[in-house]
Amino acid sequence: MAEETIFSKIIRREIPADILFQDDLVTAFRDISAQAPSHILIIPNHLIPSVNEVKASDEKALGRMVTVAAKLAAEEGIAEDGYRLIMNCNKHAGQEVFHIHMHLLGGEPLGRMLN
Ligand code: IU
Repeated sequence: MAEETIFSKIIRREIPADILFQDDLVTAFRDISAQAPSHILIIPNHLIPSVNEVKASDEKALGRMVTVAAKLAAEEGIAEDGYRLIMNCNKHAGQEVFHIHMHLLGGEPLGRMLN
């Protein structure tokens, strides 16, 4: 069994977070250390430590994460100018919290990481 992280407590609303969206599959909240004017984390409600542990049975929640990212980007007013979705996996990517999360970043031009 994987160890729960602070994100499970956020999902259960046991600790405060600026939750923007929650349904039966996913939760979205503002990153506590925003790296852009809009910086939102979208996570599955069940614990998947990293992309390495994703199973076919997780596909519904993972798909919902993208749908919710698009909805929140529209609500944030950043859809037209554009935004970035990032999932860090393990140490070379700098993953810090081992509960899968998609970063939604936007609201200003973002530096290019890939060319
Ligand atoms: P990473 O992909 O694992 O590196 O990103 C973890 C993110 O979780 C990072 O941007 C943190 O600022 C963010 N975060 C948070 O929003 N609230 C928390 O309580 C904790 C981390 I711990």
